[in-house]
Amino acid sequence: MTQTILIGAPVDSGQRRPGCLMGPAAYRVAGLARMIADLGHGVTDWGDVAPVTVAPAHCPNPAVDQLPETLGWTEILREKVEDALAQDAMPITLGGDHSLALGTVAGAAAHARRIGRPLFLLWLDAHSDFHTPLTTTSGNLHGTPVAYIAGREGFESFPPFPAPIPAQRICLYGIRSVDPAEHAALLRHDIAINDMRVLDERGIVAPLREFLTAVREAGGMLHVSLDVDFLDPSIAPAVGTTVPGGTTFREAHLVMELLHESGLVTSLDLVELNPFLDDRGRTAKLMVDLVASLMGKKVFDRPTRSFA
Ligand code: B3U
Ligand code: MN
Ligand code: MN
Repeated sequence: MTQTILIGAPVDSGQRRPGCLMGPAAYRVAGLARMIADLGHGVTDWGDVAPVTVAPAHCPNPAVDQLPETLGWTEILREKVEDALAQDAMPITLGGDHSLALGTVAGAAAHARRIGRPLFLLWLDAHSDFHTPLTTTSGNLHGTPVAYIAGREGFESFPPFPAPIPAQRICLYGIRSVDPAEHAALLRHDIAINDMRVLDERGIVAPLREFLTAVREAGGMLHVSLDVDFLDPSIAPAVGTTVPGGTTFREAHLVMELLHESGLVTSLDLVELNPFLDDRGRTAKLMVDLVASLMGKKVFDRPTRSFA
C-alpha cells in the first residue's frame, strides 16, 4: 500500500497550444483518485496549485516564450513535490505541459539529496526534451527539462538545479523526435537513449529491466515522467505534438506493470494531456488505466512473480 498525493498542475506556459491547463480536471473526471483508492492505496488530492509570481527574468534567446510563468511554476512545483516526498508519499503531478518537470524533478532531487539517496529518471516520451533555453528554436520550454535536470549550462535564469542527475542515471524511453541541437548535445552525454529503433529491435522489456536493475542496485529513488506522446497517437490523440510510431496499448501497459513489479517508483508526472483535443475522454481514460497498471492492477493475480 502506497500513500499517494495528487498535485494538480494546470501548466500551459511551456508550449503555445492552449488546453493542457484542463489536464488535471480531466484526470479527476476520469476517476484517477477513485481508481488509486480501489487498488488499496491511500490518496490525498492537494487540488490545483498556482504559480508564484517571480521577478522579471531575461533570456538572451528572444525565441523563448513565457519564461516568467514557467519560472513561477518551477518554484511552486519543486516545493510541492519535495513536501509530498518528505511525508513519505508518492507525488503524482497531474499536468499540464512537460515544462512542469523543471519543478517536479527539482523537488525530487532536493529530497533525494536531503536523505542521501541517488535519484534516477525515466523519461517516457516521443521527444528527448534536451534543449536549453539558449538552443531551443521553437522557444517552447517544455522541450528543455531533461537538460536542466542533467545540469547543462544555459539555465542561468532558473534557480540552480538542486543536485543534477548524472547522465548514467537518466533513461530516455520511446523517443522518435530529436532536434539537431539536442542530438549534438546528447552525443556528448552518456544518457541511455532507448529510441524506437532500439525498442523495435530489443523489445520494450530488456532495456527497461536493465535500467531498473541499476536503480535497485544503487538503492535509488525513481522519478517517472510520462508524456502522453510516448503513446501512439492512434490510441492517445489528446496531445499537441503527435509523433507517429509510438508505443502500443499493450507495450505501454507492460511498461507500467514492470514498473509496479519493481517497487521502485517514488514520484510520477502525467504530462501533455490536452483534453481539448481528446476524443470523448479516451486519452484521459487510457492515462488513468496506465496509472492503474503502475499502481498494481493486474489482469490475473498470480502468486508473486519476482522482479529479476
Ligand atoms: N523538440 C521540439 C519539439 C518538442 C519537444 N517537446 C515537445 N515538442 N513536446 C521543441 O520545440 O523543442
Ligand atoms: Mn515531453
Ligand atoms: Mn513529447
